[in-house]
Amino acid sequence: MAELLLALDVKGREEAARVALACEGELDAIKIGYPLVLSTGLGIVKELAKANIPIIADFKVADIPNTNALICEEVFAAGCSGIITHAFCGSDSLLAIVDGAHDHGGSAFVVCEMSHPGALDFLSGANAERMAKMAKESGADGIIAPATRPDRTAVLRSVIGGSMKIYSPGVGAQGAQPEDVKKYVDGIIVGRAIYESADPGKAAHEFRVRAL
Ligand code: 3DU
Repeated sequence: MAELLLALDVKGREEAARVALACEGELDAIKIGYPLVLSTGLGIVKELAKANIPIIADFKVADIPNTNALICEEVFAAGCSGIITHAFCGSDSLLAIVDGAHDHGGSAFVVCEMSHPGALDFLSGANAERMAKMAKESGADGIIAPATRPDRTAVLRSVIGGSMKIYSPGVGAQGAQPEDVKKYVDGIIVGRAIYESADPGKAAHEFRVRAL
């Protein structure tokens, strides 16, 4: 059984509120990222918090430890409960995010293998497994692994074990189905297939049921 996380990559407060309201009761968390935050400001987090579910900041952070710590301060002061980071900057950068999240009572999730075809250039295979190991050693709460390559997500699950979460993007618009991956993961991440749907609430409901 997997949770449903909405990737709310819409632009503007009104559109964000429309989709979030339509999906009320169907979601376990909302993932926000650059499209929404750059178009509205980080204040959008307080507005989405009315939905009473975790808001996860997908900023795929990739910087030096000090900058990463400063980013964490802003993200958690805004009301987010989780942050998504890259791991390829090294263990000290990763630890700054994990410690930054935990210091603020939040969670940190580490991108290990991405879902798009270009991930095969760098963010896959042995590199992904190394980053999953690094994520585990850092004390991170979970990793991000692709629904589009369920066999790879299964491998990454075996690297991290059962105590960390896996959230998995790629369901819907990128071609994966909830059934492909739900047995390996704790949550599926769905964006366009919900927020571009004529009826986002119905679409979210269907994904939620299929992820069970
Ligand atoms: O393809 P969708 O519209 O369902 O959106 C997927 C979301 O997940 C989107 O926010 C994207 O930035 C994020 N994501 C991936 O798609 C793939 C990854 O490996 C990591 C994050």
